[in-house]
Amino acid sequence: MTTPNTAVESTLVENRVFPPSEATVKAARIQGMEGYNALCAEAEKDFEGFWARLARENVVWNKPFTQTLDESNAPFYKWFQDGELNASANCLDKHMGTPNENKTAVIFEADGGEVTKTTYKELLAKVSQFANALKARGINKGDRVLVYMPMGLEGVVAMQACARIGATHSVVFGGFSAKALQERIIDAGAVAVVTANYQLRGGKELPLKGIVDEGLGLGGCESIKTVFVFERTASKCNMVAGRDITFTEALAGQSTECEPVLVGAEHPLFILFTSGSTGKPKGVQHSTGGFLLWAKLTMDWTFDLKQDDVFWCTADIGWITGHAYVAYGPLAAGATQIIFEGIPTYPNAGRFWQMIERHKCSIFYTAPTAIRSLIKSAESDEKVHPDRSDLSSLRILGSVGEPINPEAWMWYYKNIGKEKCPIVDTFWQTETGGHMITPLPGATPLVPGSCTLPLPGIMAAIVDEAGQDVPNGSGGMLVIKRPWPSMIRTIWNDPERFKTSYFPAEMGGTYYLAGDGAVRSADRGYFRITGRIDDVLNVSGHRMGTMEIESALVAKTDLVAEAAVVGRPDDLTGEAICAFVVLKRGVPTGDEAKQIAKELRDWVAKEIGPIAKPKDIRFGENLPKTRSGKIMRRLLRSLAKGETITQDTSTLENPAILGQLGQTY
Ligand code: 6R9
Repeated sequence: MTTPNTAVESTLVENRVFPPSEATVKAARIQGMEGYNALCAEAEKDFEGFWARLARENVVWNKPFTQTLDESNAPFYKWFQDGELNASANCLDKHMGTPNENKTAVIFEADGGEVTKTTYKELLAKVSQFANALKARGINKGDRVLVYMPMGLEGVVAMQACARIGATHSVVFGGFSAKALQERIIDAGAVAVVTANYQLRGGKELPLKGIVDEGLGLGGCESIKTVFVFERTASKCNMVAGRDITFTEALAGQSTECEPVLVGAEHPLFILFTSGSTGKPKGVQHSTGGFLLWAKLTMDWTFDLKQDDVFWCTADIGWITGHAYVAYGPLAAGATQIIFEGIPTYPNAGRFWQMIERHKCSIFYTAPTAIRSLIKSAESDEKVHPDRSDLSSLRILGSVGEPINPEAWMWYYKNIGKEKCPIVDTFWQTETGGHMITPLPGATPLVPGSCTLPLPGIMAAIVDEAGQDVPNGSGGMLVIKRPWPSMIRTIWNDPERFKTSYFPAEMGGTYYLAGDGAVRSADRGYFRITGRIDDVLNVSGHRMGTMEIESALVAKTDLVAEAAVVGRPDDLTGEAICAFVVLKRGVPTGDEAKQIAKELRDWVAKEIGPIAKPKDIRFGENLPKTRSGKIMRRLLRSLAKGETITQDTSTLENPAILGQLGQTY
């Protein structure tokens, strides 16, 4: 672990405060800091009673639970264990016979602009029909299904259909490579893949099924018996007889009714792979009861969802944000939500603002990296400026994925929210299952760049290496001291890694270690996240392990002898990937170096996915190492930032190579 860095220095002196208007407070579910404090006090006083009450109020249980929390095998906590439910029934069936039955559940806007609306009743029919198609291929409760889909209704249908029959889904983002897909299929032991022939992004047709074929062809995927192929476009793709089946064929003749399969609260709803500090991604396993409670509850708490809201979370279903706030939360809360296909800059960089106007979006939830890039576009091209669109339907804005710098926050607040929409800067992780630290729109005075205060019942704190609280104003490590319902249950196939990565023994073995540095403000006790303290980078809100990228680089055995990857601050993407590479054939220069750098980037895109391509590549005949052979990453980080090296380099085995590593390709 390294000492927490302060990626957003300027928030250190942030003293602008934006309290919610009186009208916002009055209309809100949690009213003012009194409302927030009352909930926190309830959780403090009777922790289990608090969660039991919320679980009963927010989740439909087919068999009620009698025990709220089981800590006997900590940190393998169990919540609502003897309760039974079905996640899909909680998102769909529960609206039947209510005014929501014929309400629009999903407004889908395709890459080319076509709009399709689906009601709750229609969605239930689609999910049930696909659930029957899964069953017809022998897929049952407990089986794992890998979902590799473009953004759209069908991806959500696939996830909900798995939940309906008690199968555990594992969604892999459509930008990951064949190799990444293969590794995840093997680790999850998946029996089927749900994919599409192609995906559409910015007017381009990109293969998905082709990548699945390639991944399966890499070997070790014999567990896969079926590949379902959604025909997103009219183009043909390769189909393997006996294994592959189109959606049209699979759905033909299947009933639109399917009885939901009841599962225990702890039944794994999904596995989602994320990057950690080793080369191997972690299969984060989530439960059914706790995750669902959280998805529904945070829709109400954080977004203060009202029945006439039009909610839009721009995240892809391949990330945790798309799980909690596209595939489950909005449906469990009975919201109308927007799902968009494609990219924010096609057909032009005003698409988000135009879509808000077109669909009368009232709650808009996106990532700082999107905001920063759209600011740039708006400032350079008046035609895509948000002022060109009517944004008056908006009432709440949200941010997720990385720290939002105060400049971007102010632009979002002024230009999108017109200084009347609260911004909920939601801090959370794949492992937490949903929001952890965030303002509440009708309660919390906002401070740009701060995710403010933990949700009621979330015992967040900042501690030192021994788990001791540090005073406000001092930096330390973010921990959560008590379990919460939507927390990660284990790492799939690796319970030991779950224990050691998240519940360090030095801290007593029961504190959840988030892996982020943080500091609380001296005046309000507000949290500000300062960035990861492990070898995990955050590039445009995407988590990437430095070791993962290093492993990919050295896997290019004909060329690469050694590689070290670090992050450096980047105005647009938050952090950028910088790779230091030692080639087997000596240090290249000029055009040749450029050519090799390109080759390495393409290689990494193939090994992991385009999001893992290093932005900077630097070559040296060696890496800076101590005499004991340890790579001096701190030094590499300084080099990557372009800092002059003032550190003591006398312990370096080979100080001369610092000069070589200055040139970026
Ligand atoms: C939801 C999600 C988790 C990491 C996390 C932290 C960073 C997320 C943030 C934030 C500052 C916020 N992060 N939200 N940092 N402010 N509001 O992004 O999950 O992909 O697992 O990433 O993202 O570093 O540890 P995930």
